Amino acid sequence: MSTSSITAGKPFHENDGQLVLAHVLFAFAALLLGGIAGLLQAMVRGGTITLPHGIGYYQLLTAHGVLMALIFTTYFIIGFLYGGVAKTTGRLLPTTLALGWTGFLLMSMGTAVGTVFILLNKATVLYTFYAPMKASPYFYVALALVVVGSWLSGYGIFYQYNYWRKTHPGERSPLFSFMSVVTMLLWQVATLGVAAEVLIQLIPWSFGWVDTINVLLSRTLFWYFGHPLVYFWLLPAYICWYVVIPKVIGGRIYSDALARLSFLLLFVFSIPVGFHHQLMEPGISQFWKFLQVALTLMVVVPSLMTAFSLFATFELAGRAKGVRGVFGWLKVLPWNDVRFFAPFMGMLIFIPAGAGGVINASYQLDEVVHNTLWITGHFHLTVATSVALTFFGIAYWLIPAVTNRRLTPRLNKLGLWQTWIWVIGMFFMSGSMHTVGLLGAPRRTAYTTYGDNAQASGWIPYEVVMAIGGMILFVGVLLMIYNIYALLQAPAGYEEFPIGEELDGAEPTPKLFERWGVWLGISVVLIFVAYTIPVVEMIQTGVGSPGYKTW
Ligand code: HAS
Ligand code: HEM
Ligand code: CU
Repeated sequence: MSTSSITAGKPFHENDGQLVLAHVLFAFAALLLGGIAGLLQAMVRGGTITLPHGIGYYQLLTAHGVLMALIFTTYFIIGFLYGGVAKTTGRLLPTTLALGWTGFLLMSMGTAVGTVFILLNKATVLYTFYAPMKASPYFYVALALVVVGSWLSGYGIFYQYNYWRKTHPGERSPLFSFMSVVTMLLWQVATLGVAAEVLIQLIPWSFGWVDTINVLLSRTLFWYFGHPLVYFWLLPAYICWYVVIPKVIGGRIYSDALARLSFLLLFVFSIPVGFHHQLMEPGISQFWKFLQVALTLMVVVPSLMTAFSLFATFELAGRAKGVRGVFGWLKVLPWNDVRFFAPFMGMLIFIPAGAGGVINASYQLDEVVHNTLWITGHFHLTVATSVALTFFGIAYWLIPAVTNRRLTPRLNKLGLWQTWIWVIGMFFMSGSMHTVGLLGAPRRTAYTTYGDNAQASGWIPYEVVMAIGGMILFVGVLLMIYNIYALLQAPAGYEEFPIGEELDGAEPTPKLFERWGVWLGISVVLIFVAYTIPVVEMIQTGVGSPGYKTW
């Protein structure tokens, strides 16, 4: 924001900036629509409103899940990654831009068609679209468009990265670009599962070309994708934590090698673990569930490495400023800078959020919490807080950076307010979801008193608190939308795209880290080990089901 920083970097080229901005604005439009659905849901469950005639609870829940978890996240991620790749490898090449825009158009067509079918109440199948609930075939076609579009966006990033490597032989690639490639590679491998489910199973079945569907197989293909999906959301937040935050706090990246290794481990271990979403399902033998739970616990390791690395970055930055004592470094962190504060609250909340994940992954504990509001509480901390707040924090500098404006002190302050509102709203909403989940309240259920059942009546007060949390969060959504609007009107100038530098004297990064064939190979082997036998069994013994319209 100072005048010296105006000359510190080059402004974004207009063409690159437009691609980033289009994705980011689309993401926030989805957040607004998804937020309206979220508010209504929370109020219905709290018994405070009934929906006007014609709108179903599950219809809203589908809109909320799809717009928040699939659309808001994917668009923001692609925009952010293209921004960082442009910043670290140079202007986007014409082919990169063409792939980026084609991806954007396909995804947007898919999103528009999908949303219309949800609004028409022809696709009330929730964001996991489990068979044998059967939506209009055009909903599945829309999903396929979104996936294919996102593949093209990924190819754009690979293309730009390859070009950079060819023109910089022997050099280590910029950390941001490396991490973007890992994120998009994870996405390519993960989406193969959902693409197979949609193209081979759901589309032929919903058009009526085949009568039945193998339900267990379809759920397995979904979760083959669905778990790495959550890491696809998380990795860009980690990029911010590893690469952006050190610069914002005036420190250094603790270790480039450690950061790359943690991303590679996340890539390798996050796919062969989908069964931890199916622990309570019949038809998968205990050995395969056990194996995938063991791999799930492996994927916790790179997150713990990330936590270690962040603490090291914070402490070393503090020491460099001369502070002493075990916790002295906390005092010199830039608490009043929203570029730091919003992602930091995301990190802090990721500690209980991740602990909740480890609980879910433990078979005996999952028996208690599966399909309860505890799970909903878990992912409103992980994706809707750790990830979402980090994305909000990024937007405050990314939007001005790509539009050649600056983040003003007033907007910075509004951003701090927005962060507090989100944290407080989520404390109430997710806190009561966790608690009432332990008391047995199911997720994905509209308001009901179960015929004034005694146990169920005990859930109502928590659901009221959930609704209050939801209202606070909705204020947070509105303020965020206002902030985005105001960022677009901010005064012209230069805003930095913060990219941290590595600590001097760190260990060199092994060349092996950029031998993609090796990592892809390990990943494929693990996937085959974890999935081949159970999937063959499912195909051989699976029973077909006709489709149902349950709404
Ligand atoms: Fe999860 C269900 C297990 C992480 C999202 N998860 C879900 C669903 C979603 C989701 C959306 O095993 C529901 C899907 C549905 O609709 O059914 N999850 C885990 C595990 C982890 C985990 C083991 N989940 C995530 C992340 C998500 C996410 C990340 C989104 C972004 N999850 C499960 C399981 C289920 C599940 C089961 C199925 C349950 C069921 O029954 O249905 C781990 O990856 C978590 C590891 C994280 C940590 C924390 C590390 C801490 C860090 C922060 C450091 C902080 C600093 C600041 C430095 C171990 C990195 C500190 C500063 C100070 C001053 C203190
Ligand atoms: C589900 C509220 C923001 C992702 C829900 C539920 C409520 C809710 C009440 C339904 C619980 C149930 O019946 O099972 C809200 C409110 C928000 C908000 C009030 C803020 C205004 C977010 C964000 C994300 C998100 C930012 C992700 C980025 C989800 C998902 C589901 C869900 C994936 C599950 C849908 C399903 O079970 O099919 N939310 N939420 N939410 N929310 Fe949110
Ligand atoms: Cu998972």
